[in-house]
Amino acid sequence: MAAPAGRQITTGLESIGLERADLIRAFRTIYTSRKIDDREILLKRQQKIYFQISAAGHEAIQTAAGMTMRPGVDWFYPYYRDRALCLALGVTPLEMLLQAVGSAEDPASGGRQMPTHWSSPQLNIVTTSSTTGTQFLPAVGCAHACRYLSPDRVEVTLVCGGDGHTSEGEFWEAINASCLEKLAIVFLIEDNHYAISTSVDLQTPGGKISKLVESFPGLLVQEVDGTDFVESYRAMKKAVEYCREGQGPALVHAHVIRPYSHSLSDDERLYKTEAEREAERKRDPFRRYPEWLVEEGIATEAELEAIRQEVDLEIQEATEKALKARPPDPASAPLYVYSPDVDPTSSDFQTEPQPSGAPITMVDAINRTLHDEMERNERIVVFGEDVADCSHEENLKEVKGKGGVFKATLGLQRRFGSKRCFNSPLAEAAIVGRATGMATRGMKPVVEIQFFDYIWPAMMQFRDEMANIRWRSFNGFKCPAVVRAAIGGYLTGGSIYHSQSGESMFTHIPGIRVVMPSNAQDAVGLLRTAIRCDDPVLFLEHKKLYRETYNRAPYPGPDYMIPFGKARVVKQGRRLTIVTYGALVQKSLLAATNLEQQREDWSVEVIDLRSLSPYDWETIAESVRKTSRALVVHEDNRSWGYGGEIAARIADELFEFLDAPVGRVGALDTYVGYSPVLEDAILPQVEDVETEARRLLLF
Ligand SMILES: Cc1ncc(C[n+]2csc(CCOP(=O)(O)OP(=O)(O)O)c2C)c(N)n1
Ligand SMILES: [Mg+2]
Repeated sequence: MAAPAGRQITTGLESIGLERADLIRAFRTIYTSRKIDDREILLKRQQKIYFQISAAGHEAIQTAAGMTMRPGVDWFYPYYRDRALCLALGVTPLEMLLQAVGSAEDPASGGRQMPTHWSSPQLNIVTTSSTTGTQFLPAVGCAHACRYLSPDRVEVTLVCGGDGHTSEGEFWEAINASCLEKLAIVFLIEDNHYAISTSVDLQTPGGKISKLVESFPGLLVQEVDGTDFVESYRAMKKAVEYCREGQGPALVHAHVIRPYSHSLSDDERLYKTEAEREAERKRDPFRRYPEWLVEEGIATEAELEAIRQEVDLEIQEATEKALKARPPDPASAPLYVYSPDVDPTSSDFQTEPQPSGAPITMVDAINRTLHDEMERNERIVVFGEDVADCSHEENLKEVKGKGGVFKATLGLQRRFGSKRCFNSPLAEAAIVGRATGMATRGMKPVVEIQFFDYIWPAMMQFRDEMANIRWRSFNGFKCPAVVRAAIGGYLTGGSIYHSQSGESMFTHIPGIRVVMPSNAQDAVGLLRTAIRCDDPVLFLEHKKLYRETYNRAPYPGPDYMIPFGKARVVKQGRRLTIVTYGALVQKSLLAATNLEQQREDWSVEVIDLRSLSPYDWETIAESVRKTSRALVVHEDNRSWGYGGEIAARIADELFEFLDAPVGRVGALDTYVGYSPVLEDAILPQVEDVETEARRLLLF
């Protein structure tokens, strides 16, 4: 006989706040989750959907996690297996099936993402990528943002991942940063003992992630049977309370099973023994949990059956609706690569300079702009390696302060405090990933990558998170962070790891704006636009140009902006157009002057692009129509580079105006050498520009 409603349930459950209704609700979620998986598997076999990956075996811990947190208040970074979690938070079966069929009505992505790639701005479920592990660092940024945005109320962030995810460096960077900052974040590791076919003992030394992380200061670590709902609830509740009390981060290591193989494209019988599979089946929460409810007298079999029928009907109706739902309009594909609301190429970002004071260097101009913008917008936070004046603020009474290896951030901590300008651990993925999470929450992080040469650990965050969060969530989320990076060579001795370029790797990524000023005034205008616009921006600062004398300018005022995608014609000319940017602007100017001295009829126009993505095609086209000759000049390697794209477009769209081939000058396809002899030979020099320009002029 089942206990009537209101009867005392198993001892101990009240102490963790579980009532009968909660236990029944958990059953409904677990059952619904599995049945949606089953329905999707059927639909996939009927070729009505295109991919399936299930939550089977993970439902108990996920349901517990969802029930211990507050949708719309707390924040969630789930992974692709978290169906039961998302159901518990309020995502509906219909919404899930709309994504499975790839409909335009899929509220998570408008038909852009695979099924189970969650996103719900209303519920604070942040858009999910397919990349294992990239969710950890943005989640840390999100947890950190709570400190600024809601200091009086603790919002807990939950981030989930599988056992395989914990092998990635970003997981460790995330745990490290969370412990350093004592953030209110729960890491839920759903350990089904397999990452596709690789077992956890080959993934994690000793096979237990909870054992490995035990020594992180302040991290509450619990290991739990994630197939047992009550035990899972107890552990999750403790973790969430620990975070909410401000004690620090928590990690829950939940042992689960994966009875449906990795995905429908995998067959686990190829690598799991029958004994192993049988042992897993015995622990399946889909069967065990309702059995326990009946055994404990919490529900009758008939009550559970009534719920099953209700859920089956709901899924049936949702399936019918989803199958009739509208497919995406092919013309919608480019929507939301960038902000639909704020256009940084528009005249809103065009202001007149109001110069005052003596000319200042480009690095001082950047520093001053950061000061002014931080004064204006209290949501700006600056972090990165060595950007603060001093690790311990109290020592600033005695010391002058560092403010970055190039001093671009000097004085920001002294003026705005350590909360708004601080040194991060030496971890580039963490710098960009945390900035991404903060920006998603409405902060304006302006972070620094100390040397472009070391940006590569952050590439996955750029490419798989920052750049496409808006597109993949159909404008549900965005991350308008600014990443400043010191780039470029001509340093004499900078060598292979302090002199590289590589901007075309980023201009190739849809969703990121890339700009590169060549002088102090442009640096101010472009940095301000970068900060005030609503897209992620990579702001490239040429190290050699930081302290040149020729590119100084008086500070153009606290509101000076330059729209993106607007080039500057540095020098007018009639016979050849040089399209360039960065350190090659000055070298091209010198080459142009030399050439004009050689022949009276030679007249060279030089265009500084300033903004690399978007770029100013109109100015290039207008100039080439006039001169009939074009040369693209950049510091980066010549092959597969930025110049290739511009040259191809000129050849394609302006062919009938051309009197000569389109030329390109770039670095040799090697690395920058340490010896000045090598550096000179590898990087493009004035003579190289001159030689190629002469070839085109004589053609
Ligand atoms: C960075 C990255 N590498 C590889 C993959 C392909 N892949 C998808 S899931 C997966 C295994 C993940 O295993 P685990 O972390 O244990 O999570 P589970 O799927 O078992 O829940 C792999 C290798 C990926 N999506 N991302
Ligand atoms: Mg796994």
